[in-house]
Amino acid sequence: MIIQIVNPNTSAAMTAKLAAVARQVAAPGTEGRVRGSASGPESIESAFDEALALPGLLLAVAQGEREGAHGHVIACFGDPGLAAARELARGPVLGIAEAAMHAATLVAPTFSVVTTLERTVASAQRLVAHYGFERQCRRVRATGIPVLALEHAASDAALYARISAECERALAEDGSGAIVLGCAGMADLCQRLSDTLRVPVIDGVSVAIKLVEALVGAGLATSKRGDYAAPESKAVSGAMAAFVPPPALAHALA
Ligand code: 5HY
Repeated sequence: MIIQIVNPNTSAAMTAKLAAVARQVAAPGTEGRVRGSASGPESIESAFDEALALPGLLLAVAQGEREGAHGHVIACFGDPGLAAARELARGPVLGIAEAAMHAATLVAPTFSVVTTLERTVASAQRLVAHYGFERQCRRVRATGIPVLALEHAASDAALYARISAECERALAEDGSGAIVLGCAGMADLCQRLSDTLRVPVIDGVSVAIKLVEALVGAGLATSKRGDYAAPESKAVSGAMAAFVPPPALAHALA
């Protein structure tokens, strides 16, 4: 089984971190193919960043489809372009926020999200509402750490301590039973945090890979009826002309 894990930002360090996670969690027989976006911002921390990241993300999904991916993971906590990616894909496509929140509610009655900058809190809260987890999600908390600074969080004691302390506060003040890590760049902290906090700490990258494996293994693909049907073929001009699905792909998705 081929699972494509797309990093929708253009940070090579983040893409390398995702490749390490994929190697660690993929089952024998699963090839986790990590693809960094070829265009867009180096980190996604605003609606503007997200808009600029979408073309590169969708090109990566289309390329993965051409290469025979059985499913995809969008490895950014904003779940950018998730519905559009599902329109382009045959197999399942999971965003890491969606996967992590679902997983949290399977192992704990309540959870808190611990994320990066304060300005990303509102978008994570919108996702909580969108996925229907307002009752289970007690709070979305920011650490004030930018996405790219997380490159060194595992080896930087001060950075790690800030994240760990915010998780401790979440457990003490929110009464949550689990922690959802709010950034793909926190994936390498997950084991250490769960060992010390002694509650489920959920990294959406790992969980999304395992869920795609499970869905593909159960013979499930993205429905092509309704919202996730392949996009209509139509004239697209200017810089966006490259994003019209090639006829072969559109035909395969129909
Ligand atoms: C992420 N941004 O997982 C999100 C995290 C965030 O570039 N990768 C990014 O702060 O919303």
